[in-house]
Amino acid sequence: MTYSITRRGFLAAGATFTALSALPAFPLRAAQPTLNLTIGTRTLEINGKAATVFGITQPNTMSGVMLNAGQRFAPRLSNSLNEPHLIHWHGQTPPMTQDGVPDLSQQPLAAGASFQYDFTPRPGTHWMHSHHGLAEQRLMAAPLIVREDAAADEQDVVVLLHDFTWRDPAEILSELTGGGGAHDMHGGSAPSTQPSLPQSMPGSNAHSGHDMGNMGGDMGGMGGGMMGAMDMMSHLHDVEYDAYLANDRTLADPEITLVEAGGRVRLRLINGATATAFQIDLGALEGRVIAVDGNAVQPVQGRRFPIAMGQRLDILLDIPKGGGTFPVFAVREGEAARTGIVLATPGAKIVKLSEAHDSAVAAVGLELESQLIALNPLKQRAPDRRIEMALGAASNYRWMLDDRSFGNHAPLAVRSGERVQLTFNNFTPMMHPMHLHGHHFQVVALNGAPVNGAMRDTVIVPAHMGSVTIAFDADNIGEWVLHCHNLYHMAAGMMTTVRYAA
Ligand SMILES: [Cu+2]
Repeated sequence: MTYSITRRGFLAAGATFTALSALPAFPLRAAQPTLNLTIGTRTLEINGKAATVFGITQPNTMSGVMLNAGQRFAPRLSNSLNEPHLIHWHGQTPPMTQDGVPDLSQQPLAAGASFQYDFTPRPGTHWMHSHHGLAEQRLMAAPLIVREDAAADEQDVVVLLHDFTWRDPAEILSELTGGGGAHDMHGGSAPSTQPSLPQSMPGSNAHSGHDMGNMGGDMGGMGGGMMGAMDMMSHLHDVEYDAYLANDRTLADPEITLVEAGGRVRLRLINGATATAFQIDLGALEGRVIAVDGNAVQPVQGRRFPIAMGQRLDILLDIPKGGGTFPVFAVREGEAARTGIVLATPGAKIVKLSEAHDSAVAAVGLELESQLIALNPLKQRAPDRRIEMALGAASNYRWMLDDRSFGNHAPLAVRSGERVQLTFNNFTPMMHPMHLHGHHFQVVALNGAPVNGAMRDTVIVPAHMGSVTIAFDADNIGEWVLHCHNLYHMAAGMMTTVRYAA
């Protein structure tokens, strides 16, 4: 019996111990089992109260999917809600018709309807979430893991992070926009991705009393992304939360994952939060980041790593031979509020952990990005097209790409086969994690300085004139959304599309 078989036997035992982090991989066999995924509701207990949230689950209640490289991703997705819905496969690069953006890739699935997807998945730590209204805030998100090497002698521990509120997300957005926009988003029944959003949102500005109707007028001066009259001071957060979750649990009752003393863990961290970036804190352990957004990088050693909304981090951890308990914390940027999980060797004593970190952590920035070097970069090639894009904001919580909010954008026109270089220039006082569908890009410059950076699908663009340049190959024909992965920024306009035909 080899060591890796022993490890797998160990994992099988661990699977009964913890729900999500010891997901048993599908057995390798010629015929792949049918994969059924259901969009539905679940009940969690959060801070002692029952919370009804959304979920994407298999019949055995497993949240999301874990495959091995080489397997197809062929879920039958069924909608058990009593309203239309659809799921996007974040990090995957399927044909556009399977990308899961309502009304752009396909019509939402009607209540009770199902749809058969089938494509070759991209290996790595990815995830699935709603692109429909504000449902992501109600936890319509799950892991989508494609293990790079099923024979690797390491234990996969998947951690999906989230921010949780008891409030109706439509009400939150309505408050942020000063009354405008709520009707568009209410109950998630109208997709925020609808290409026909009104050019000026209805409602009045609760802060200044100005009528939103004249927004078009003062947008003219916003071309450079200036803040205008927006009463938004420099700050990290728009939304206050009631809890932060790691695999649906708070630190008051964390997931405890059984690990092997002397064993190796591959942490697969997914930031599924809607408006919270975290600093990952490995506590006593030092780890090695080996992949970001599912793409291998030259290992970066450390104890604390930033992860913005939409991003993933794969971190290798060597569990000390002496065993013990090893919490992995995710601390809300700029604050001390935290969530996390606990890795524990058999028999280790579990102690209660505070939901507050020792001290507030720093805001996330490019501190990790600047150290990352892609193991499989884009082929060297001069860009065929260079695009400069301003990330901007205007009054009444209106977020923009260049001088437009989603709904009155023309798609970014590129040509099939081009190498496209795109620079995000952030003229706002908030960080924006920018995400492009259907492609992975390479980070090629940070604040104007060239780097041979990571391959990614979501990149932090720091506040206050931060600038990040990415390059991608236009090799997946279609129309793909490009947006900020702060759900409220996206819902308030920070989205456009990239379009090209054959
Ligand atoms: Cu944003």
